[in-house]
Amino acid sequence: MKKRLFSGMQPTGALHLGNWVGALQNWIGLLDQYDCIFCIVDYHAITIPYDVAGMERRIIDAASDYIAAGLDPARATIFVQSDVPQHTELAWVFDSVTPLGQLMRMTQFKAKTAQFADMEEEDEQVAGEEERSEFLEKAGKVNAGLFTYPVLQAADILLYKGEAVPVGEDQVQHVELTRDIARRFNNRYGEVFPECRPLLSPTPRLMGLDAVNKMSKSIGNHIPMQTPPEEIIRRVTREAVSDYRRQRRQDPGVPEECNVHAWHKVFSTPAEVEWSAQGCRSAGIGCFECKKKVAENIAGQLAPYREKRAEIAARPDYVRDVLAEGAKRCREIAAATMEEVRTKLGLTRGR
Ligand code: AQP
Repeated sequence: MKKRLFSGMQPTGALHLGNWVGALQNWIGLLDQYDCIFCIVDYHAITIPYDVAGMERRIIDAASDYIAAGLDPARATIFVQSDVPQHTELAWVFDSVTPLGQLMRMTQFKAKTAQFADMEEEDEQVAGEEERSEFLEKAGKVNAGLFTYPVLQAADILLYKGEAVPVGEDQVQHVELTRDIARRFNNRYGEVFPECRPLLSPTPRLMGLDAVNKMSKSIGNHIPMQTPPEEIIRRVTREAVSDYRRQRRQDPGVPEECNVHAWHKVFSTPAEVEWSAQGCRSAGIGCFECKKKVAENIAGQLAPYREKRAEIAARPDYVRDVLAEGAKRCREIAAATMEEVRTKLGLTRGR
């Protein structure tokens, strides 16, 4: 029996290079080793302001991206979170074994609070509490879903008794919380859930075009996988921030501190990585040249994805059928887990 693997992404916008090298490529490499379940976590995506009318399209786009990148539906289950009601049901159970203090320490909550508090200000006024820290004031303005997000994520994983969770570095803390929740539940009510562990990809954190934040849809420092080759080259050469020391072509730089060089390590051959390092240190090449090379490599490596994506776009029912099939399997697994959970909780009344 293969161990089970679970992971997911939010349909918050077109998947980007960070999602690709930080998660998707890792998922694809693990397809034969595990019983793989991949989710499009739409309930997570409603915790931040979003365009309601475009949600359906973004879900289908995310599933299409999964498949086009190489997630073969014959070797993995792919489904949408809201098609399986037990996710939110188990999240409620987990809410009751999760200390508030632990949720307050989640770094993603802190970051998203800083990012979205002002946008939700009109919904929730926490005025006149000057003695509170800036963070607590901001936390009071965001919705509770953003706060309990990691509990729903724990439910996503543990509903399927997932043991392996391939994610980018930003999600490791949430997987560790999932392990704590499983332990706490098992200790209090009896053994149901396995201990899961994060599986990091070789590039667990790809920085964005701005070189200061991880590449992220909501920050806008990202390159969507769907970007046409010429546009990738245009954006990288114009927008990617390189070593600040290289103000002029003849200024030498420090490749180890340059994000463009870091991208070469991900997308280029060893010889090209060396070319970029040497050329930067000696001012033998300019930043434009260095960026253009890495952009061409990115565009080239995305060619099979682009081809498959176009094929899938021509078959709109195909993706919907894959998701329906995936949801059917997941509902069965989820119902069995919830039955076990309700029994442990004493909520079955002798059924
Ligand atoms: N820059 C990144 N480098 C490495 N891995 C990354 N991941 C995301 N960005 C990077 C990994 O992709 C998976 C799915 O992420 P998600 O879409 O569910 O949420 P996210 O991590 O919040 O991604 P974004 O782009 O930053 O979305 P927004 O801005 O909408 O929140 C995860 O495994 C993540 O680690």
